[in-house]
Amino acid sequence: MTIERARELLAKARRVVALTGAGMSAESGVPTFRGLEGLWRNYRPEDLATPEAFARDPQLVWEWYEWRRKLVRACEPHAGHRALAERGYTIITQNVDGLHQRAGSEHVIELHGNLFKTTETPEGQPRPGVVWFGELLPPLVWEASLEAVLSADILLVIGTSGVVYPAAQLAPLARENSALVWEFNLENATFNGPCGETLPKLLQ
Ligand code: BJW
Repeated sequence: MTIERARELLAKARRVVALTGAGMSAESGVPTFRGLEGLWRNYRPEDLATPEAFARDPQLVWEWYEWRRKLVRACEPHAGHRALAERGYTIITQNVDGLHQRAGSEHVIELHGNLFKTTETPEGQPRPGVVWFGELLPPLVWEASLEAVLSADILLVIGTSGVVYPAAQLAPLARENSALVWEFNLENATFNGPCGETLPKLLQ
């Protein structure tokens, strides 16, 4: 796909939606989940982002979230976040860092919650306001993301490994619905390279 052809198609599209993952925030300095830099004190995120880990050692899990909140507070959205915000696209994000909102995006569907929110366990114990492995996504959030994907002519899939369900169902669903699906990733994508460079190049 050439940039010129992609721009033509974007100009004709009625609705463009972006689905983002951890690679979207990588150039802002937020570690991805499945990269080596995702490790914290030798724990893999998969071992900490679960209800079982929290039940076993809430203090450890809270420390990890505190560390991440601090890290994210020191990060800024990059040119890719800003390019999406300037276009006013609806964003469905797997990220919990709030960087799309800080870049000015107004329609952001947070599939996996938010690092800066707290909810309660069924027992009334405070816990991070995010969706862990084995937990259901909030039904209204999932419905909103289905509605957005099914109304899109073009779905931009940015910086995600696409291995975590149900988010991983969204791109195939868009394809079945005859939308164009363009991937932005470091390699093997429609647009190869860091999205902080490829998105502004395409959208500005
Ligand atoms: C760049 C870049 C740059 C780098 N520019 N690109 C077997 C089959 C199917 C499903 C399951 C299964 N076993 C279990 C499940 C269910 C499970 C699941 O999908 N597991 C898979 C791992 C197999 N899913 C769930 O449990 C979900 N709930 C659910 O399904 O409920 C029903 C159910 C109930 C009970 C039992 C079974 C099912 C909930 C999933 C919640 C995920 N939560 C997390 C943590 C959130 C909180 C927190 O942050 O602490 O969400 S896990 C983590 O992964 C986080 C992310 O949002 C998510 C996705 O990761 P993402 O964003 O794709 O990041 P990476 O790191 O994987 O990829 C980064 C990409 O960017 C890479 O491709 C890089 O190349 C690229 N990149 N720099 C562009 N500059």
